[in-house]
Amino acid sequence: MLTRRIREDDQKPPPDTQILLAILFAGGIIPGRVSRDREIFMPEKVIVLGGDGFCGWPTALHLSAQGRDVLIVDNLSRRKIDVELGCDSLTPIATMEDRLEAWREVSGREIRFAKIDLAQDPSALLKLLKTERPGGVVHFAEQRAAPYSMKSSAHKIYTVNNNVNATNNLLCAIVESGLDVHLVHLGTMGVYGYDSSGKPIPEGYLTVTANGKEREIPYPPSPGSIYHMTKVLDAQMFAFYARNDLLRITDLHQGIVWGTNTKETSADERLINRFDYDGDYGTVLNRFLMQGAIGHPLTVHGSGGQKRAFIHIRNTVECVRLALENPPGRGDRVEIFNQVTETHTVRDLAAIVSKKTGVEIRHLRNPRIEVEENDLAVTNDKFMKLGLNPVTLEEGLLDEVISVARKYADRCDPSRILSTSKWRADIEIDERIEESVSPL
Ligand code: NAD
Ligand code: USQ
Repeated sequence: MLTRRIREDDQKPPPDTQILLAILFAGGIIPGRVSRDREIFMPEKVIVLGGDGFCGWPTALHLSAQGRDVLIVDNLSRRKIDVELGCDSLTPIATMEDRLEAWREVSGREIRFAKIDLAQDPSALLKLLKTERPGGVVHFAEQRAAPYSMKSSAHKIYTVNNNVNATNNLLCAIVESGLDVHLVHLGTMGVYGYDSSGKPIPEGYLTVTANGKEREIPYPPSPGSIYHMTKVLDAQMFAFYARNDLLRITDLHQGIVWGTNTKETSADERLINRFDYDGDYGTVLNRFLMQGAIGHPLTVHGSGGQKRAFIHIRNTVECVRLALENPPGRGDRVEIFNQVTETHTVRDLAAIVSKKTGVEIRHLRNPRIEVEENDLAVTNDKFMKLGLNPVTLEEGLLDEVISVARKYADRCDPSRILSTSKWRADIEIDERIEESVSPL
């Protein structure tokens, strides 16, 4: 249920809002308070699926700090993948039990945890929904690394089975529970592909004229990896369940997340967020900052003209909260936000980090199949209108990541830095980097 509506002042709702409240109440939404400027719906209880991960953990803390009753669901598969890859988070992440105990001590608030595999145990998920009756569910629980998804047939199969089943099981469970729950899913900019051909990529839907009639269609998908493909499949499922079962669904097309800590994760060493630097899970800007910190040449794939959209982890948690506060109506099409704040080429990022750290830039043969020079402009009007305060690539924040990386440099295994996962068997991995590693 969407159980609570809050407002930023204590005034009574104006008469027209009272009529709206009556309509919403009749539709099953229990009204609370309403903002003078805009309505804010905030569920009392939120389940964060994938709440042990890089984006999920700080989001769970942020929502808890905002007064929500948060329950994390995770199967801890990401920690198992660390073992499989022989590589750990650069930051020493605590066990889930220690994380939750630390949060209790620091904030006085309780976050609960249920270990459930969404892809394999739909009945446990349904039981949880029926017992907990959340107003919001945030879905981070997928295998999210493109290189990992391309490593072998087994990794492709795992990624598709895990991600598609997790999402479909969740949607089925919501329908069967009969709850009016708002599902917020973390999707990716990669569903669009990365070429905007001069025109900003709109938020999910494209206006076209066909047979003389203007209509909006889903933006044509163009995934560049098996992982990104699963997000396109998710989008098809969301469209179906929103239409057929009148589910309220928001899909956040997020860019590459950088940074590591948020206000909440900085409060205690045991709350520290994970920091992936390896060739499978490390994403480009965090990798470059970490490489700069330890004196490793910056690993630019090909020319580095790949332009991508970025967002800082602090904005990720803010965007998820804003999305939860602004659900679509029952029967509405899937709400899509572009969750990005800026775009940069890989080459430009490497130049910034090289200038800051004095580390050389190395152009490696690209292990991926991707366009190496693209134009990318993205619309993010919806979050801006909701009051997003963009955190951009400012010095202080780049320095913060570098200092986190320096602090834990002894935990880095330089042999895990190179990206050895290739998009096709005939691609040769460029190993030159191995010869020149000289940590500071
Ligand atoms: P992550 O791998 O750190 O976290 C994902 C979490 O989900 C892990 O804790 C994992 O154990 C859990 N999980 C995976 N499959 C599960 C299952 N079947 N059942 C239960 N739990 C499961 O990833 P992240 O970086 O936090 O990304 C979270 C989401 O955000 C992903 O869906 C990803 O596609 C999306 N996203 C991430 C980025 C980024 O740069 N990190 C950018 C855009 C979108
Ligand atoms: N790249 C380098 N050198 C490196 C690592 C990456 O040049 O050492 C290049 C890649 O070839 C690619 C670009 O940087 O052109 C981005 O790669 P990435 O690994 O940072 O990001 P990507 O694989 O696209 O995936 C990440 C997250 C994924 C999310 C996606 C958002 O892992 O979960 O969906 O970013 S987006 O890129 O906007 O689709």
